[in-house]
Amino acid sequence: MSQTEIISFQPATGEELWRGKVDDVDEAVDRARRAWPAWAAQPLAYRIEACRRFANEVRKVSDKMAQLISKETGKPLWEAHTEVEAVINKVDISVTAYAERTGQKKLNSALQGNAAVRHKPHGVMVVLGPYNFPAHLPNGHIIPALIAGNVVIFKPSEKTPAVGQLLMECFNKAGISAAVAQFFVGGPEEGKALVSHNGIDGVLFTGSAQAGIAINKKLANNPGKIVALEMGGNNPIVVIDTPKVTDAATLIVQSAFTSAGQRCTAARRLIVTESMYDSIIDEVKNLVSRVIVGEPFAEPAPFMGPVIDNAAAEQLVESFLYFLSNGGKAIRHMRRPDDNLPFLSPAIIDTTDMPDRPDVELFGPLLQVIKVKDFDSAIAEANRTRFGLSASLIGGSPQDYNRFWANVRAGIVNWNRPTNGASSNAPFGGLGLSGNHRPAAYYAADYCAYPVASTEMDQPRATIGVGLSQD
Ligand code: UN1
Repeated sequence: MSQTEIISFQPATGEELWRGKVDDVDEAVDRARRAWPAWAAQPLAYRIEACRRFANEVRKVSDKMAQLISKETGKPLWEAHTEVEAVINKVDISVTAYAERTGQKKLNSALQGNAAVRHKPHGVMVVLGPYNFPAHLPNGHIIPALIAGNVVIFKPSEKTPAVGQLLMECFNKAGISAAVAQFFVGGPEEGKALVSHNGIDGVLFTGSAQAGIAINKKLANNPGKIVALEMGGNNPIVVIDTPKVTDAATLIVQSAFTSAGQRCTAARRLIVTESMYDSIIDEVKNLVSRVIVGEPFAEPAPFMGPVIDNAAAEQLVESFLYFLSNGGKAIRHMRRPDDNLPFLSPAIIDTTDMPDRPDVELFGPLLQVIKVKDFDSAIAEANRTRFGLSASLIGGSPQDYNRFWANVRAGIVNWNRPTNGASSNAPFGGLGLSGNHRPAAYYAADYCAYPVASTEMDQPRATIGVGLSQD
């Protein structure tokens, strides 16, 4: 049975935050289709200006948006503010990306006439957003799609409709109509119906591998439709020789526990060589014991808030217990101080001796540690996953990093930097279960418009040189 209403709750308190009626899929698509031709016909400069006005509208409500993000996701206010900044910055980045990726190009060609490549928008794009960055990540699809001349139906995660609504209001206040930038309220049923609807031209998705695969299957018979998938990771952070143990531990804690581990780019597996194991683990334990977990608005500010809801918290505790009873050794237990709320302490478990580590994305503050002999086994261990979003190497030499870079399968490969916090100016996306191509950040421009080859001459002019009889 599908729901008729979507209700969101504040993870930190359990209180209801938002409630709204589920929208009609046919109506939404019809409205978008009717709005598309006029939007696509506007000059690029007009659409860019409109998106710049959107950035201004977000600036005007930045405090309100940050507070709403904190309420609805539980993330600390300081982190919500960085999300709002990213929403604003996305506009300039996407304008540049669009120009660089799709600017009208003349080609050198052996064909007669002028050969050119020009880009056209696809039409109606469905954007399905995640709850961890309820404004920034969908916005990273919406802005490039609008600039390219598509219209957008945005269905936020059913856990974060309030932020989604405020984001779309900013577009509408900027003069982009609610048919061009459409806020859509719905649950999984509506999501499926939107994706399968004949009237849509593409799906820009950020979320779990499971949901991304389901979307891909739904569109399997429509290879012409755009499917851009940004899914999860089982990301490795590898530590080899380094004298900078405190910095290394800091990078590990940032990678694993920022956003309570609810980032697609979060480090899930700390892979550390024997010689570094004791000093690194001591320092990580030391740092983690100082991590403040708390309500998003608390003073002093917490490092991390709760996870998104009780179901997620239960699942994470269960995963921790599964590791424990299958050969894992607790380095730091996962604690849940209040069974009615989804606050979890950051947990670390050594799974070196587990024969079958589940290769799944555990979306929360749970870090596995795997001890390895040397750098070669570290690389092999890092690649022991079907995912491939992000990977970091800590320590070693430039030669070591070159080897890591060349051999690790991931869309983002870093050296002495965290696995998360990728720049919106860079390509963003993964391999395998992490997604297809580079669907987000800079290269999103590629998905939002298609190149058309065009050979042009101002008058029809042609001769047939061979094979004609004399008349
Ligand atoms: C992350 O690295 O934790 O703009 C998410 C983007 C990316 C998202 C990064 N910077 O799409």
